[in-house]
Amino acid sequence: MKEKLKEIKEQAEKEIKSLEDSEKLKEIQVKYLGKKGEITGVLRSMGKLSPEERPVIGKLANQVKEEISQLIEERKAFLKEREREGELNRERIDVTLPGTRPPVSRAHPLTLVMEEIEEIFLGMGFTIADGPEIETDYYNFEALNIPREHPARDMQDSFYITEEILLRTHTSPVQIRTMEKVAPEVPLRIIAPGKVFRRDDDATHSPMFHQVEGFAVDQDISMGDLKGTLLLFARQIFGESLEIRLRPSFFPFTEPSAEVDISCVICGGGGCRVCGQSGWLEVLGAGMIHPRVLEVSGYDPNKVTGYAFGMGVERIAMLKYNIDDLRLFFTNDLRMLKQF
Ligand code: 2NL
Repeated sequence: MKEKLKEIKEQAEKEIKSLEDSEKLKEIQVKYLGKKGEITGVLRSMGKLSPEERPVIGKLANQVKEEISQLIEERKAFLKEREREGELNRERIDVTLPGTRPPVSRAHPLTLVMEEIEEIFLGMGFTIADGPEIETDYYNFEALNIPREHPARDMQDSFYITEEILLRTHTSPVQIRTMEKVAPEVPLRIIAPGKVFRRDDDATHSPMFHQVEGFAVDQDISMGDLKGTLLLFARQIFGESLEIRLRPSFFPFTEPSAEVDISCVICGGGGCRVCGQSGWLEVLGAGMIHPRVLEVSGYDPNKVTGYAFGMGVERIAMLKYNIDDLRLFFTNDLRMLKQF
């Protein structure tokens, strides 16, 4: 039996010392020290021994058990230490390596143009206002004197949520809301920049686009004030030497109404492909606020007058940066966006 115990010990020692996986240690523990293990086997068979031998073998068996148990603990500590070392090595950071530069964000060209337009009008004493993108039929159409049969009110041309609620098709409702809030206070000079929505989607139309509308209400506001303001604006955004011209037009919410052209930013007025040889580019719609629009907003059209204008930000940006395809603004191609 002494021999057997010695054998067990040597065998265990060999096995433990060559073990590389700390998970397997548990199996070894069971194999030698467990209830059905090798040492237990020896202790069980001690009945066969003489009374003199029994305590000697018993003591020896417990000693071997103790020794194996210690070997296991040592190996466990050794393997754990080695694993930790490996981890530290793997996670070592070379602080001398160059870092990865995070991409720096920048403003979208439409945001840049919108902010530039805002700055110009702030400089002329205007205030910026905003309002909901989801509007009622009243603020989007009715208050603006847009008749029931007007094509913009058709299901085919606007995004309706219910019969009474839709995505705004222009930022004019912001102006109506502002007038309602402050009437009959004058003077009033407001611009309303923002997103607008129309059921259009082709090479030159996007279902969502941006608009800046502006208006002024005061005693004796004239078409001359409108023209002077728009000339100052056009020269600041496109260049000091350009001219503007007003052509008669029609909008339900202004009377009289005008289309506003600037002299061509490409050819300077001589005629080129961009301006269709005319020397002029259409960039704005404008006019004197219709008396009915003033009236429903709380102003007395016999005491005050006002002008209003509206422009598409995409159009301004395309002319300013010589961009020939509207869709470039919305496809998020970094090759394009990185140029601003
Ligand atoms: C265009 C034309 C325009 C207005 C917008 C306006 C607003 C109120 C009252 C009267 Cl509250 N008018 N806005 C007036 C004339 C033209 O926009 O072609 N926009 C892209």
